Amino acid sequence: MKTLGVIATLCGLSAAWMPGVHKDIYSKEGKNLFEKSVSSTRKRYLPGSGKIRGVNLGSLFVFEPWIAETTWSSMGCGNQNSEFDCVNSEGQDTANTNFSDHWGSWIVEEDFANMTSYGLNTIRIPVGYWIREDLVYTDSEHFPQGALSYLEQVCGWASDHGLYIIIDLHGAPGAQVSQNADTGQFADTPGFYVDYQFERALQFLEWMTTNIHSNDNFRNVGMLEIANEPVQDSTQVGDLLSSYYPNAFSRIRAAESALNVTENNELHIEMMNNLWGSGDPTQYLTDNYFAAYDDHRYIKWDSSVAVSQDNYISTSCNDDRGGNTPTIVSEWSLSVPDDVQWNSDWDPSTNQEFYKKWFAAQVMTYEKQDGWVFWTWKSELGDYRWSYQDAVTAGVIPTDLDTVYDLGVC
Ligand SMILES: *[C@@H]1O[C@H](CO)[C@@H](O)[C@H](O)[C@H]1NC(C)=O
Ligand SMILES: *[C@@H]1O[C@H](CO)[C@@H](O)[C@H](O)[C@H]1NC(C)=O
Ligand SMILES: CC(=O)N[C@H]1CO[C@H](CO)[C@@H](O)[C@@H]1O
Repeated sequence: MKTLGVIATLCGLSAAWMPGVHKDIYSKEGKNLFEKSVSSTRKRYLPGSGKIRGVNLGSLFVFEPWIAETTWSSMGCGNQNSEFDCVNSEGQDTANTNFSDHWGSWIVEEDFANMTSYGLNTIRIPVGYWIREDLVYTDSEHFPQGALSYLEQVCGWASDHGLYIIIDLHGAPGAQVSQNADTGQFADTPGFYVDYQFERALQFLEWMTTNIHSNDNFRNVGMLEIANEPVQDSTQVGDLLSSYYPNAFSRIRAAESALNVTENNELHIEMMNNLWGSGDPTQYLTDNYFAAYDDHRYIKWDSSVAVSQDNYISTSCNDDRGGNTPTIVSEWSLSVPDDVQWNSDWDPSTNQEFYKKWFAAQVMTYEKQDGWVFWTWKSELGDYRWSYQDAVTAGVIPTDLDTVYDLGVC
């Protein structure tokens, strides 16, 4: 097991900001990475466009077994559906050890060097509420313990490399959807939509906000997403919109106010946008200062899109992802429908030219909004359509992202 040298230093308030807004970022050696004289390859966040170009750290703190089955098995979780199930079956102490090994090895500092060398400027980190351990009902809930120091380490590295960070509450108390490991559990029903579960999530948000503003490792965190992918059923989400969202705003702002955070340094607060299908997130907001919105766009699961290469390109070129502003398309991939994905028309090993164009089409469209975050940085699927770094290696994603505008795709 790895020993962490991470010390949570209270170093005053760090600033929150959006890419494109000036902020000096210093390397470990104290160099201002955005000063041209120091580094000619580094620029301040894309001054021309100011767009987010990022990757998700999928399966780091909220493990989705399908992304990395080998690692999941090596953690002793092979037959289990979710983190909750694995911890329940292994027992707390064994699980803590095995999850720590994973947190310390799935993403290492070199990953961030590679991301910046690929022109990326942002990471989105899915986390579960259980990273604040005193919120867990230990008699009935089972989650691995000890992740916070690894989150600090990862954010510290990403900050050293000048990446903008979005922390995303991906696993909400009670589970915001049923039977999906991406909530950290495989719940029979979505149990999140009741007051006491909202209250636990609000306590998570207050705590995370306080950490972000008081711990130097979190200095590049500019955005906190308050609920990933709630149920897509407007009849079930009334209290989410009328209670949880406005309360999240007031509780996060109150936590910042208690730390004397100035207005321009407040976090951006992100919610799924209205295209997601959980209603209009702004409906009950009385204050949307520094609000941001998240769009997830997996065309493979959109049955209204006819499945052909030409249609995928033209759909992506003409895809209007607006709705709420600013919107960041924070989950998307190059994957195509399961029933055709290995056919000759779609096989990734022979259709690189198509995937290159489709990547370009999606990037150009999502950059009409405030940018994008690919799902995901790495996987064990051996399929670059779900792995940014594999797609770079395959020559499908260029290391100079601006070149997607030169391909004449749209
Ligand atoms: C970073 O990229 C280099 C060069 O492609 C590669 O050899 C290395 O394995 C990558 N590091 C990680 C952690 O993936
Ligand atoms: C915030 O400002 C007030 C008034 O200046 C001061 O009393 C308080 O100690 C400050 N709190 C923090 C956490 O800096
Ligand atoms: C599969 C696996 O790696 N299991 C390990 C989990 O952690 C315990 C120690 O707590 C090890 O003994 C197991 O080998």
